[in-house]
Amino acid sequence: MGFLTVLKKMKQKEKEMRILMLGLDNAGKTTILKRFNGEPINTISPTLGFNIKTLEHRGFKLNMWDVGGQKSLRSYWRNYFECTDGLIWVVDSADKRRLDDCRAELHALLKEERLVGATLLIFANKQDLPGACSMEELQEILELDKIKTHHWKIVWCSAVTGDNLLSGIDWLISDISARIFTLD
Ligand SMILES: Nc1nc2c(ncn2[C@@H]2O[C@H](COP(=O)(O)OP(=O)(O)O)[C@@H](O)[C@H]2O)c(=O)[nH]1
Ligand SMILES: [Mg+2]
Repeated sequence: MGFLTVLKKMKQKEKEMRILMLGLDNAGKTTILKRFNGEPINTISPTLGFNIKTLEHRGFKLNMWDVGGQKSLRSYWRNYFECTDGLIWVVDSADKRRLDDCRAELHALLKEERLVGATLLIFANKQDLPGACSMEELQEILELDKIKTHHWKIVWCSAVTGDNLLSGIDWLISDISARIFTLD
């Protein structure tokens, strides 16, 4: 039995998933993680390294990695790619000025060989803000229809109100589990 098969079997037994949250700085990654974990969200400062949280959700153990997104930190993202089952790409839907940067970083990331098997959830965050782009606008500006290498879905949310976070996470988990927990 190869190493990957052993790893798959271990994960299957524990129903464990590794989820990596990335996106530009200030997109709301840390707020999403804290909100999802039921922690206060009023004391969050910019993430310089990473946060890792292990959560139980719908019978799965989710190891969620939240990695700093400042330009100077993006070259370190690659240190977190290994064994990623799900990638959550968080977008500040109201930061129109940086959507080109956001698209470039996302498409560069999807070329990474070690992320090939990962399911991709795009969280269109900050939908509570008046100037937020719609799903359709984001789908076009971020050129999501060009993504053929990964299962992907764009889901709107607000980390501040908590609205729709669960529907995104639930889709991610069900897509991943259909891939990795049905092998014998
Ligand atoms: N209005 C609004 N603000 C948000 C939302 N999510 C995050 N923020 C704010 O955006 C800023 C950056 O959030 P943070 O979680 O640190 O972003 P990160 O750099 O991606 O981890 C903070 O001031 C948050 O309060 C949201 O859904 N709506
Ligand atoms: Mg952060």
